[in-house]
Amino acid sequence: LEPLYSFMVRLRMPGGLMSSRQWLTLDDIATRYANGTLRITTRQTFQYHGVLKENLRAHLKVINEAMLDTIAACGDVNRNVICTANPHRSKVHRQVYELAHEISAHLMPRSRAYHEIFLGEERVAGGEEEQEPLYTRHYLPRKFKIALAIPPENDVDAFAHDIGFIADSEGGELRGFSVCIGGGMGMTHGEPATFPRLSDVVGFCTPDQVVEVAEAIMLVQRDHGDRHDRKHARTKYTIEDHGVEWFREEVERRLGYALGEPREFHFDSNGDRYGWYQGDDNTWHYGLFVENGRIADFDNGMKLLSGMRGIARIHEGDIALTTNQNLIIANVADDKRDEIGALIDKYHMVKDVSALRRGSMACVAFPTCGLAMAESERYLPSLIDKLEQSMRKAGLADDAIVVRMTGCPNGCARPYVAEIGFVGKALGRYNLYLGGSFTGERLNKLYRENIDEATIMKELTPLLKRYAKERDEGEHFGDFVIRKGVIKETTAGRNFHE
Ligand code: SRM
Ligand code: SF4
Repeated sequence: LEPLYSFMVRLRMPGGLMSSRQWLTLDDIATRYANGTLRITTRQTFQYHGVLKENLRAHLKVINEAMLDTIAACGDVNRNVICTANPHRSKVHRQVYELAHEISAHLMPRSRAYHEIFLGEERVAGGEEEQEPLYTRHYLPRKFKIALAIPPENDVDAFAHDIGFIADSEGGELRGFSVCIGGGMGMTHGEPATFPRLSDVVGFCTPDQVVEVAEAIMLVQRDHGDRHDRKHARTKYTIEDHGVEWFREEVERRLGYALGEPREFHFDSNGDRYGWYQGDDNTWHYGLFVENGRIADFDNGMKLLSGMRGIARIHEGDIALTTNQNLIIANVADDKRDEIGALIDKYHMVKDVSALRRGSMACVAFPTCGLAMAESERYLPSLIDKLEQSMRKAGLADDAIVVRMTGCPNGCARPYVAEIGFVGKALGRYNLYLGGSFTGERLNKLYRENIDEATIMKELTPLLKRYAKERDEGEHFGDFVIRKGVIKETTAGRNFHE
């Protein structure tokens, strides 16, 4: 008798957009083949948990029929390409979304193995080098990630990935991208040679160049990334070891031209927009907060799964996922707004949620993640309840602070750019990091190690009170704790542990 194996399935969905029809298919297979929930990830796609081995092929076949796939969603390849959410918001958003698709398609492994194994395609023999011109036989030293941001929103955390492209536009026209290289979050507790790092801004490219620039950067990493030590194998270490100048020159050598001068950009937040708002062409969009990305029918009466099913049945536009694990009902026709609004009310899809909670994010962790050391998705909501009380008492009920939690130091919810980061150490115990920026442009730093909930509250409550009393006009919490000397500023990844 074979054990009852079950799998996690992750979709490739560059830019995180799907039609209502695709939503209904993905919802259907969540119930039929997985654990009855849809989980939005921090890379703008869906994960399914609990897909039994016997259902795996059927599950993937339906995904394929919905014109979607799971290729390169895991492994030492270029992962799901993310971009500022919702292409329907403006012409620039549409162009950037299309480029995210082009990059994804260009950097996708060519192997037909996926189709042969899961979709029953006939096996074709052929040289692997020929099949994989970019990855060759050895693929990349490690996973590789690309994000495209449209200022002033840094929802994608542009500096947290191997490559960040920051859009530059004028008068609604996309002029190109500042190019950032060498970001990444993962580290290991107790190993200071591992650290999160924000990428360096190295140049500028035009929209026509962006695909080849992405390829050139990935190939420099392919050829120079550390293949001996997986903990030292991401682009961030390649750039640390060889230097930014060297890396840029290698990229330019492969391109055959120099990158331009980076353009100025300004970010004002790394969060999402909520509720109804209009895009440039006056169509409507609705940003829905989904706590930690979990779409389910909850016992407290909030029926997100049923509600979204109802909406997808009448909505003729699209549904967009965000890299903060939220979703947008996009491109809503004027005459559908009331109907969609009524369904949001009927299924209690929107609770009165504090700005603190809306700015929070947790990775999956237990029970499905094999690397988890502490709870995250299942615990953060109750910790936020307590932090909300402290915020209320301090007079900060309406203030936004970016709070993120992960169950281990791998950093799947990008906790090291949060103003308050919690990183699991053991069951019920977390490292507390402070001093990230509200816009995702500065790493935080370890403030207290291995503390339980009571200590977390004892540490944070007085700090929040002080923040309420002593902050400057418009000053964010992460900036405040640095100005007041509560925590030293992290100026570079290699100084993260100092
Ligand atoms: Fe992650 C591994 C979940 C985004 C850094 N991540 C894992 C695994 C697959 C655990 C494993 O290897 O067995 C987790 C599966 C948990 C589960 O039960 O589902 C997992 N990562 C996730 C997701 C689902 C978190 C979430 O709650 O949304 C995100 C899925 C993204 C996607 O759709 O592709 C997710 N992971 C990230 C991010 C954030 C990002 O990409 O923007 C990071 C930090 C950025 C980075 O890569 O530097 C991240 N995950 C890691 C790492 C550490 C990599 C490193 O360089 O050290 C691991 C472990 C590894 O690769 O060895 C990991
Ligand atoms: Fe798992 Fe750690 Fe990623 Fe959380 S941060 S999902 S615990 S690997």
